[in-house]
Amino acid sequence: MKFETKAIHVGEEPNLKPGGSGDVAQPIHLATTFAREKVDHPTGGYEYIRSGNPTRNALEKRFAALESAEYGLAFTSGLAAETTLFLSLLQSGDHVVAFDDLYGGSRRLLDRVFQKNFSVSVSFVDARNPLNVKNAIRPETRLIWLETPTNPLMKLCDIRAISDIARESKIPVTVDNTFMSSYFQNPLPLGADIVFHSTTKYMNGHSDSLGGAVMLNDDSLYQKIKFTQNAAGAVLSPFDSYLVLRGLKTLAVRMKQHQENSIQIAEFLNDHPGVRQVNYPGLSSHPQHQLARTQMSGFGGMLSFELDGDIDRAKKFVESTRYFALAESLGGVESLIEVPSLMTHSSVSPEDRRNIGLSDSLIRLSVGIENAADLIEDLERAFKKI
Ligand code: P1T
Repeated sequence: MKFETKAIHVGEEPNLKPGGSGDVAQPIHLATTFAREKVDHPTGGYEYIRSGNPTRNALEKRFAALESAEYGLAFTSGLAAETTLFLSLLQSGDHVVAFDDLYGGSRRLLDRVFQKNFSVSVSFVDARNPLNVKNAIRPETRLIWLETPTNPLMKLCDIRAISDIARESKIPVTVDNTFMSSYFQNPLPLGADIVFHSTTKYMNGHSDSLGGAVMLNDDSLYQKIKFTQNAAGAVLSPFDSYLVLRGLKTLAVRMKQHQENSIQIAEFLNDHPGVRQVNYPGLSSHPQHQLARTQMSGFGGMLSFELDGDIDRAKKFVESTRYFALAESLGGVESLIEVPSLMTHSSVSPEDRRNIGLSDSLIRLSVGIENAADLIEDLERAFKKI
């Protein structure tokens, strides 16, 4: 099966066996517990909702298929998935190498929870250069955490080069694939060990479900993470599992439209005299455009840009759009606009923001799948207002 077919059929094959109802959409199984005939043997394969649920398991099967992975796991949020991964792979005294430009909440979790409370040390490095990752590795390094492209500066790292480096030291590499979704980038065939998504974003795609996904091939790593997921309890609800199963069916068509609109908007902004810089990997002026072309099969729907002006001008701009809603989050069908320094990345210290080049006035767009001309007109209106 090709991607689009897997996104519709894997995990939702109609049950045409005697007694099966033939549903073409996965039912929402709400039961929290499952009856059995004998003590020693769960009759239908299920025991208790936290350790397994048919709707969630259908979604996990699809997650695995979309990243060409053996295993998939569905979590109650992206950060819950990250927490479960860290609890599974790290002990106090261990060390993590992480990209220095990450979603603010991922950085906060590593820095202010695991580093502060659990004596895990973290080196945040500019992973655009794989040598910076190599040089940061210590004997006690147990995880490499990457995001590519990064939130919000759209920096890339070379998944294959970093995975090759990590393999020499047997350190698992995790790639946060939220921005590209499984449609535009698959880190496992490039050598990464674990893929992670906030499914709150493109994978669900409709801004109505909070969730996280983990996909991987290694059986013993999977057993460890699954054990911790059940032990700690961060499983996705049946209703959210259903929503993500439904959202994934249109992932391919959505991503193509997100990208088509984003290219037009990136070019519009790039040509605009009121804009100093546009960060979009699909622009040939992006410093890592070539890497984007080889590592990804598209450029996605996220971009950020610098207005010619200060923070007050940026605030006025984001308060002036009509179709771009002023809101955190991303990856839904509707367009969103925000100022990372004041919103999604306000938990990153001003000094850390300065170090990675995240200015106070940077504006981030999540380009939706509305009509591109309407979106450009909306931005033009905001330029006029400022
Ligand atoms: O929000 P949650 O589902 O827990 O996922 C966290 C997360 C992880 N990784 C990336 C790349 C993300 O963008 C996010 C969440 N990001 C936002 C809410 C945001 O507006 O950037």
